[in-house]
Amino acid sequence: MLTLYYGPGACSMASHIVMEESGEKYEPKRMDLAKGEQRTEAYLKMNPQGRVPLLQLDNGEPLAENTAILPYLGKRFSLWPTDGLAEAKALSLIGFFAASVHPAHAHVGRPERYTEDKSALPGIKEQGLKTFHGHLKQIDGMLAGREWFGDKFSVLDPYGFVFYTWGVRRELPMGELKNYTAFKDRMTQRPAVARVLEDEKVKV
Ligand SMILES: N[C@@H](CCC(=O)N[C@@H](CS)C(=O)NCC(=O)O)C(=O)O
Repeated sequence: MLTLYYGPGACSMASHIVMEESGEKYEPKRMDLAKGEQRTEAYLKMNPQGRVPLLQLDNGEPLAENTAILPYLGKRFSLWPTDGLAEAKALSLIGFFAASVHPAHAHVGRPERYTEDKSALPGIKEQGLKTFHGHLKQIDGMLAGREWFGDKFSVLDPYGFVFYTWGVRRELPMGELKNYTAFKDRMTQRPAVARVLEDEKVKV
């Protein structure tokens, strides 16, 4: 059986939604990130980066990083494109999410990662928020005329949804992003998504 380590409201919400969508029995392990549970010796043995999500596979092996976990789950649960080009496009989008959108937001939530100079922290946060907002506008453009990020619902959608919830958390004017907001509404109508929002106590 798979075990998913996740933190409420964190990027691990994407894998959490995928697990709920799958209908497969799994063990959810909630981590209190504020209390530093991701930095205990036992957890660091499984994921030396001290981050969620972490997926423990059926044989007990740990798998870290959204860029690996989501395609793995997508293939396992038929939530991943089968055509070669569509797969490349899915990997391209996952790369953009993981390497650009998520780090932009980290400048807002964890500015101390980027400087030891305390006086620089407000500037890092401010610029991070601008960059993050710019990425959300790009995502809004990608969703124009589309129901989902790919040709049908896939693991890309829960991942894209996470950043919408972060935009709400940062009080960005998310309602102005019409395509992204319509997508968010489609997502929240899904029972699996509603269960995860309730479990993680995330308002969107
Ligand atoms: N590159 C990793 C990043 C994971 C990540 O940054 N997770 C955050 C939550 S969104 C975390 O665990 N933060 C805890 C910490 O930094 O101590 C991935 O995409 O899986």
